[in-house]
Amino acid sequence: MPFFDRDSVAAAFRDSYGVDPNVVVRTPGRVNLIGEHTDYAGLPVLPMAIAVSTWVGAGPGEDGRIRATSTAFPGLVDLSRESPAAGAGWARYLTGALAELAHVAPGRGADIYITGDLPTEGGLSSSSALTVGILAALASAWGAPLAREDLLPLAIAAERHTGVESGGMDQEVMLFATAGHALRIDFHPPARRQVAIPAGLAFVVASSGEVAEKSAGARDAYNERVAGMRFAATMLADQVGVDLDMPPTLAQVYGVDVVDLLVDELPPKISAREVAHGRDVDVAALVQLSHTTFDQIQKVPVRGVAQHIMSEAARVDAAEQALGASDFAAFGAILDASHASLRDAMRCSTPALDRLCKAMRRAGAFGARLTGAGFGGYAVAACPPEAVGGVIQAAIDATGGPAFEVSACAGLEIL
Ligand code: NG1
Repeated sequence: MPFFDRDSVAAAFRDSYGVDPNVVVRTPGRVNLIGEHTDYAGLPVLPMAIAVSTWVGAGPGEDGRIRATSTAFPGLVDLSRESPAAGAGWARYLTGALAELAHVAPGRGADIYITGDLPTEGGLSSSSALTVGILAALASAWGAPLAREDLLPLAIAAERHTGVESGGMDQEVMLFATAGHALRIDFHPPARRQVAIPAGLAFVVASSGEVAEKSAGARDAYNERVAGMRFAATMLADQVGVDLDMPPTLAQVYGVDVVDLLVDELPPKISAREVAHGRDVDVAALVQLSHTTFDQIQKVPVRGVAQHIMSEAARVDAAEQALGASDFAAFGAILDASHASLRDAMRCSTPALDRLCKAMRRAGAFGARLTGAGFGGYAVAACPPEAVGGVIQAAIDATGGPAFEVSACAGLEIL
């Protein structure tokens, strides 16, 4: 495993640009323990930050140019600060961050060096680590460091420039995690609390061997789930007489009497036009995403999406209680139930992820599930410490790896 710290990142920056950076930022990856596809519904999540991280070195640049290199991807990105053309690949996150930082030190350029050991296949949130890291590093490099509470909305907005209508879980845990704790995040109303990881519980993350491509198929599949969640919320609110704030979220009807029964009666698939028909709903607002619009006539799954999200929100509470009671068997069973729901109702698992989770359970894990958006990427297993080696080996045998142990670490560090 390569080793990174402030000195090694600063030395590599010097090799690229001939001067020292004036800031180095470490942003951790994250593994979501439970609460999958709930954040954009306004319902809770329980992720933790992990030691594998994205490192960003930055210093002021010349002539209003932004120059950036990443050891994960070849080539130098060279953009104008004033009119950064929409980048391709990882540079899309850079242009998103620049758009959100337009008000900070306008006209100034920067040199940026990006490296780290956070896998980029999907599920451990490398995209958010990159965006959070770039925002924090640029603001500091320009002498206008941003407080974490101010970075949070900018980072969420920056990521959405890529066309993925993501929730806010990743950015929040990266900014507010503390070592030894998962972070329970509520969005409706907003709240966060540290949840201690009890002794005797270890975690392994493992790759499915499939990349969840957020610039193509995985982005569209993800946005379909967001749309399905909105359509379900709109129909349920209509039935139980709740006035919805736009955009609609399932959080606004969660816990309302009889809603759970009505979820099972939602149509399997429906389009925005059909949802709006005969209801007092602005169809344009229903499909408006941050930087794009969802197709009004595309039918998307709603029943399965709502069934997963509503049941997953209840599993977050149950999992937090199981952690508090050090009831690892119960905690593992909740992870397994989450995976089954993601596979059967949300339909965002893959055969490789299913095989991987099964292999890790057989090797002694308390439970295992896909983590992150799915469609490939990573899975997480909760296991007894003595089973870690066997679970890692089983994962590698199932998919070829990588697989490794992770523990809860602190959030963003500005060095
Ligand atoms: P991943 O797949 O780890 O990037 C995505 C979203 C989260 C959340 C999860 C599903 C992004 C940046 N993040 O995570 O907000 O919705 O899926 O729980 O798209």
